[in-house]
Amino acid sequence: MERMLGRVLVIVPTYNERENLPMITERLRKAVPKAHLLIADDNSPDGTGAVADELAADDDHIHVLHRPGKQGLGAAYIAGFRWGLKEDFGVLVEMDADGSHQPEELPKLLEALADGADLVIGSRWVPGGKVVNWPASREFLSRGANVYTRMMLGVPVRDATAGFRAYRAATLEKIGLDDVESQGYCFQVDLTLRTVRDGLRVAEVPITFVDRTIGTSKMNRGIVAEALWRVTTWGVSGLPRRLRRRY
Ligand SMILES: Nc1nc2c(ncn2[C@@H]2O[C@H](COP(=O)(O)OP(=O)(O)O)[C@@H](O)[C@H]2O)c(=O)[nH]1
Ligand SMILES: [Mg+2]
Repeated sequence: MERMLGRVLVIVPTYNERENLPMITERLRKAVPKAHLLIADDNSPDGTGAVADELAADDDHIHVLHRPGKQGLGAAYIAGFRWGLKEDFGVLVEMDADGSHQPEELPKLLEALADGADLVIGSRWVPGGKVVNWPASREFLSRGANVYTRMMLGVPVRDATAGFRAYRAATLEKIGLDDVESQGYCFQVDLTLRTVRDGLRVAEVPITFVDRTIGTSKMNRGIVAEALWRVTTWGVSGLPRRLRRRY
């Protein structure tokens, strides 16, 4: 698998995850020892950046990208992708720092990529997918966002907002990152739409998403509002092409 796909880089964006970072790092290093880890920290006030530096000092598979301030999940991932592409990684993985995405499930995502997918999404909303400990309001929001996304954009994906995913380097090079403006969670929808529109293959594998037990969610109304207006705008502007063919 490694020969075909190249080296694996797992990008973990962090904002105030000081207590979660050592746990998730250890789990990832154990679950997929060959993978490298890039922590993309937005100068977290709680000192997550310093914790990341300590972890990196002891392990040549751990790297840190220090960013000047909170710029959103999307911007952190774009910076991480650019770093990984420059360093010649063949697979770029997105994973949260809070334990919601279980490193032990990463091999399953990588297998689906090796089987021929261009993007693999760890999905909560396909058969076999699960959510543990999420408040009903968050489940409603996520399900609703996905129904709306599918309706507006017509993408054949059950969990387009999911943040546990694996991209081939070639996929990111083809879809292009220069004009991505999405900052919050609609970043995930944005890249899914680009991948589908470029005719690339998206596979979804079921995962068990476990809500964080430590720290707080960075989800807020601004992030929901951004997603709503961007998905609506993409949906409306994409209508003519959807009428001509799919998507
Ligand atoms: N670098 C960076 N990371 C972020 C930012 N916002 C969220 N994150 C990280 O993105 C991941 C997902 O965010 P989280 O708050 O857990 O969202 P939720 O799981 O949807 O409630 C976590 O690892 C956060 O620390 C940001 O602005 N910058
Ligand atoms: Mg989370």
